[in-house]
Amino acid sequence: MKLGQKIRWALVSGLILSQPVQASLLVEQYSDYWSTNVNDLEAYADANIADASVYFDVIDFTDDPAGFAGEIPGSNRWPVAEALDVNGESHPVNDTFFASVSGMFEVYSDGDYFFKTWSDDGVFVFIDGNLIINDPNLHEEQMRLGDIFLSAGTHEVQLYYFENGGEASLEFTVADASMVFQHWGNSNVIGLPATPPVVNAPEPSTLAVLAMGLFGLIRRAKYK
Ligand SMILES: [Ca+2]
Ligand SMILES: [Ca+2]
Ligand SMILES: [Ca+2]
Repeated sequence: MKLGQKIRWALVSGLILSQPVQASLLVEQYSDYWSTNVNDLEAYADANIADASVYFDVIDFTDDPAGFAGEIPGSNRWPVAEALDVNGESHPVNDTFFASVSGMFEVYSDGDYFFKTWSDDGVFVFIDGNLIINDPNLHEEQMRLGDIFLSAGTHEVQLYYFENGGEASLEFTVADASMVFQHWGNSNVIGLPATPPVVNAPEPSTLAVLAMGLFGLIRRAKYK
């Protein structure tokens, strides 16, 4: 490698390393498959291309905006329904599917951190590979709470959610020891002084339906 290239590489690497952690979580929605077995969901996600892949600051989705409360007012359509501009809790794309929500986040200080889901149907949450919410059941909207001690620094979150009929809802928030739960967009760096509470779930900040996901949707739209 020439010196110029080395310098450029060092600069690029430095930029990457000094970037703040991403402010959004990747939501990947897989149509026509669900399971109460988290290993099956993980295997399916590994072997298949998501029908929609979108980054969201706010994890707050429902196919029944009139019926789903969650804890923080407001909600978004699920990404596939949003992309196809369809509504209704029994629309086929809203009725049999699962979603993966994943990303990195940073905590400012050592301590216990809390993760809350409101969901219909079940949900699994891993922090740094540790299963802290384990809800493998079909049910109406219910709350689940998990917590874990985290040292200051960057950590990994992975959530799997599944829907098999009726309402499909998921609200996923995070808190430090204050137990003031916030959307991820306010709290990818958590443990900092409280930011103003969010009263409405905004539209997704980046409607980045990835090329392959979009291809899948076009194919669906054509053949279903
Ligand atoms: Ca909500
Ligand atoms: Ca549904
Ligand atoms: Ca359901």
